[in-house]
Parts: sequence; structure tokens; C-alpha cells
Amino acid sequence: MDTATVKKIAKYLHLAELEKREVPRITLQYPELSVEEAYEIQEHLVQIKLEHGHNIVGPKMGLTSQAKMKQMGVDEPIYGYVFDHMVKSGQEISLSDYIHPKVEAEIAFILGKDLEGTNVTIHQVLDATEYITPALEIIDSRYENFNFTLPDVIADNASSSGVLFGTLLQPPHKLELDLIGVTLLINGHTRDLGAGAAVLGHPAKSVAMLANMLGRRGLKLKAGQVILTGGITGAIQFEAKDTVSAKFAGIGSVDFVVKE
Ligand code: 0L1
Ligand code: MG
Repeated sequence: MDTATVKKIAKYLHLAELEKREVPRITLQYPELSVEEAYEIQEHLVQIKLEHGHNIVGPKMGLTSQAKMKQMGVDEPIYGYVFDHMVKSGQEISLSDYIHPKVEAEIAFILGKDLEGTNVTIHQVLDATEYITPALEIIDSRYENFNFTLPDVIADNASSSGVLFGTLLQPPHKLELDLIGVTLLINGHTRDLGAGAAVLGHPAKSVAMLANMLGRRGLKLKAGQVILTGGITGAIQFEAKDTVSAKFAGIGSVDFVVKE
């Protein structure tokens, strides 16, 4: 695929995000789109967002659960980028800021050191991590009906759209991250639950895989970045007037109310 087409597709996806408008998936027009080309489109999309004055909070991992990988027919997760404009402070979000959002509960890592290379280990990740904090990620595919193939969703920045963080920060060595239980509730009713191990066996493995995937592209994880490791629960749709809450055993909770 030539650079002009890569740039054209990145602009198409950026416009859909700006206008909060769902669009046909790009593989309808480019059925041969490869994973490699999809990451090139994602890189241009990231560039456009940087040129618009947005800053990267950190890369994130997606498709980290066995269920999602099986659904997409892949054995490796994907990554995308969370930007500062996606981080919601306070406990209210507006449905009108999204197309057809879903929410998933995740564990976030805050890095104190860079992680670079293609053989980064879980041990190195835990050593480089300053804090762990709970998070609710809002994913909002730009594609009609969340209908996409693997290259589509990679190009679309792994459906990144919003995130709310908890207020409690804890160093990782005090926690058994794979054993942390999480319950996702909407209006007080449990909609899904899981444990940290749902993320590739251990959330730190997700960060190690992310560092190695970036390493293969000549990129690295940087001190200060906040990394979303992937959904512990499934992604659940919500509606106006809903109260969404995730309770993480021992590391706190994250809540928000949905305005029109
Ligand atoms: O954060 C994620 O797991 C998103 C991955 C993309 C797939 C989706 O939109 O469901
Ligand atoms: Mg996610």
C-alpha cells in the first residue's frame, strides 16, 4: 500500500472519530490490508492526533483475553494509544461524546522506567513499574456496528476512546495482580466479573508483550506512561442515565454516571 493511501485511510478514521460517526470498515475497500499496513495507518492516525495538539498518555493492549483472541482468530493481542483528551476526570461522561461506547475493567501500570527491547520479561516490567491503578476503559469502534477484522481494528487505534482511572495508586510488589478479582456493575447489577489472570495469565505479561511488540517496530515504553493492560471483564454497552462501577479487590474502584 502506498503512503498516500495510508494517509488517506488515517484521515478517514480520524474524521470519523472527530465527527463521532460510524463508517464502513476499511477492509471492505481494501480486503488485502495486512496487519503491518494496519499499524502504518495507526501510526499516521497517531501523528494526526499529535499535530492536533493531543498528547500520548501511553500505549494500551487490546484483545488480551482468550475469548476475544479466539473471536478474532489471532494468537497475539494488538495495541493502540490512549491520548490525554480521552482521559475523563470526575465521575460523569456524556453519551454524546461517543458513537456506540462499551466499557471494560482493566488494570493500569504507571511506569517509572523505560522498557525497551524485544525480550522484555515480566520481572523487568514489575521492576520498571512505579504504581498500579484500576481503570475503566471506554472503547468506541469507529466502524458500523463494531464490525471489523483484525487489520481494521488495529488501524482504528484499537477502538481507543476514553478512560477513567481510580484514585488509589499502589506499588506492584505489594499485589498479586493475577489474583485481583474485579466486578463490573451497571446500576448496581453485576454485568461481568473476572480476575487479573484473564489478561494473558498476568497483567504484567501484557506489558512485557507490549514492550516487545513495540521493540520489534523500533519503539519503546517510556517512564511516566500509563499502560492499559487489557479487559479483565468483557466490554459491556451502556446507556444514558446508567451508573457504571468497577470494584477491584484491594486496589479500589472506578465509577461514572452517563449523561445524555
Ligand atoms: O481495548 C480493547 O480490548 C479494544 C480492542 C479492540 C476490539 C474491540 O473494539 O472490541
Ligand atoms: Mg481495553
